[in-house]
Amino acid sequence: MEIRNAEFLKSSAHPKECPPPDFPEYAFIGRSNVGKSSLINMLANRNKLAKISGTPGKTQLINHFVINGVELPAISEDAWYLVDLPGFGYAKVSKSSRVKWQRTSEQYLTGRANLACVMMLLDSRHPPQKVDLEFMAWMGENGLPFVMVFTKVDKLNQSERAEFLPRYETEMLKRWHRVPPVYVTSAEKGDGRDELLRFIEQTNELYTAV
Ligand SMILES: Nc1nc2c(ncn2[C@@H]2O[C@H](COP(=O)(O)OP(=O)(O)OP(=O)(O)O)[C@@H](O)[C@H]2O)c(=O)[nH]1
Ligand SMILES: [Mg+2]
Repeated sequence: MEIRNAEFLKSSAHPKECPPPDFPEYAFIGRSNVGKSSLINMLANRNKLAKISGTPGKTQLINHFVINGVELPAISEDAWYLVDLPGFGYAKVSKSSRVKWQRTSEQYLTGRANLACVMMLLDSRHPPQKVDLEFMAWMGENGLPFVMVFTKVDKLNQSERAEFLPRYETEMLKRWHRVPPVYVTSAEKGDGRDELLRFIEQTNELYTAV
């Protein structure tokens, strides 16, 4: 898929404030520093679309971007929403604000009618983390479709690159009958861009078919 344009639309503090659910939507989620904003910028081919923030967890907002949305004079038919969600598991954020954010994001994820897929970002350098496994289990229990998107593979050497996926799959198969679709990416080098955009394009087609 070609990205013709990508625009920031709005930040919402509450799911009720989100834009009308008119287009298929992809929510990017993962722990702080996993590389959400960098991946969004890499996919959109725009350096500064999503802010690479210096203070993790500070702004707890649901950030909507429209991809391929503006086709003057009309709204294009293959528009989709991309959502940058602040991560979970911030060490430096107070417990009350963490709980509040968790409630907001859970309400958003379970209530958003046009949510086509959650992009679950995982740092390929780290072994499976409890908080990530629990979050994926929660999505499974709630019937939320998600894919696993591994980030920062440019930081791995050859043997690490060969080992991280089987390690993850072994862990996932303790809880799941099968492993969800996997994408391996580097925002730095562009790895995985074509594959992820193809997945989104195909999912968009299914979405408009129903
Ligand atoms: N080498 C390398 N560095 C990356 C990659 N993706 C992100 N980074 C770096 O990792 C750091 C965090 O990236 P962000 O994109 O801000 O991460 P985030 O998940 O949006 O973080 P929060 O918004 O704080 O939750 C930055 O210093 C990025 O430059 C990658 O693919 N390769
Ligand atoms: Mg970010």
